[in-house]
Amino acid sequence: MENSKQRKIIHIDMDAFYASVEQRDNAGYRGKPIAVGGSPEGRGGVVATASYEARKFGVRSAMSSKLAKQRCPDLIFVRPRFEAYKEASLKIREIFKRYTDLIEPLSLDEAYLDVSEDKRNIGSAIEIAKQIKDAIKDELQLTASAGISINKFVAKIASDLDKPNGLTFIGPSRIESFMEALPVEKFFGVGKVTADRMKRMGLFTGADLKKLTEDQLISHFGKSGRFYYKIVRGIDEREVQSSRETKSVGAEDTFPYDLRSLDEMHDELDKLSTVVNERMRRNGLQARTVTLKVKYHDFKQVTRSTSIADVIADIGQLRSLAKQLLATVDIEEKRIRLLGITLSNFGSRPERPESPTEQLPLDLI
Ligand code: DCP
Ligand code: MG
Repeated sequence: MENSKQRKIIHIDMDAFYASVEQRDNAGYRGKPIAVGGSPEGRGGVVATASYEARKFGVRSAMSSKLAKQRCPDLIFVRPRFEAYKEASLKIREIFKRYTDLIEPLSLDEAYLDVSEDKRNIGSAIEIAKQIKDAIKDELQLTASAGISINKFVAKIASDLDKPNGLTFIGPSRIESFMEALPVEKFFGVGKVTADRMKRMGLFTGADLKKLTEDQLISHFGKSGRFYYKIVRGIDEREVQSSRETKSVGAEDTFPYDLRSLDEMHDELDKLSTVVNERMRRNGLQARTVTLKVKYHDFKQVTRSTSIADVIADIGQLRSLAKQLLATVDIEEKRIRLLGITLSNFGSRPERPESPTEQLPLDLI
């Protein structure tokens, strides 16, 4: 906040996106508990998302169909129609474009907008968010939630506060107290593993994180520590990046101590696969090439890649490809300081000819 020019950032996130499109297009589903994805017989498969009616019963994204059905016996399972979601997504982006060209989509149903300067000279970010929500409602018969603030992080948290159909503004004067009250798992980049570690250290909220110095945060959490230090003070200088073409998606981890055993390395590869897989999903991407990076304790580094004919089907396949690559690297008697996984050579299933598996790439979670 200090010396940077104050920006106006809106984060828009559609409400129960896939399920709302289904309810819009099929009157029989309206007002009913529906789950997109999964299968009613509980034959494996997970729920991609659930209508708000189903959420009242505790049905959630990524939940097994079996558990979803147990929680909500009347649940209607609906086959996903990705083309319909893509179409709605493109229309939403056209609405955004009326106000600004600085748009950064995060997935089909979510985007950041920088409206510091808006094309219609409206000036008020709150008013722009209202108009966008109204246009989405009028033109697409769908609802969105908006978060408005001076940076991406706070805007994103804000859009989630009053779902569905919410509009939440968190102005500069409220940011610090807001961040202090925020549970650690809500902080950007804090996954479940890190959140659990924080809790074991007695860190439950932003206020707890704030008590640590920047050096302490870095020593506990590596590079992310620096980001946490800033974010908990409401400082997030990341720009809204429009039309960024993603060519690869990766994650890597430098370990606080060198890894020596294959088991530890496999555990790490599983974790990295989860992170990469989640990023791919959020961006609606699928890849054919996996690259493994290994850095030894003496900083020597090797990379290994493999490509497959079809896109990687699910996280299980990603994990096993990563382990196969590791098996080609010399790790005997070696100490490993860093592991990384990158996916590239993107392709997309829905654009290929129809086949039954295309309908359900939901295991990619
Ligand atoms: N999605 C998925 N698997 C997940 C999470 C989401 O396939 N584990 C898909 C279905 C969602 C869409 O992505 O409709 C958008 O994800 P959100 O997390 O924004 O969830 P929703 O839009 O469904 O609900 P909310 O109202 O909570 O935003
Ligand atoms: Mg959403």
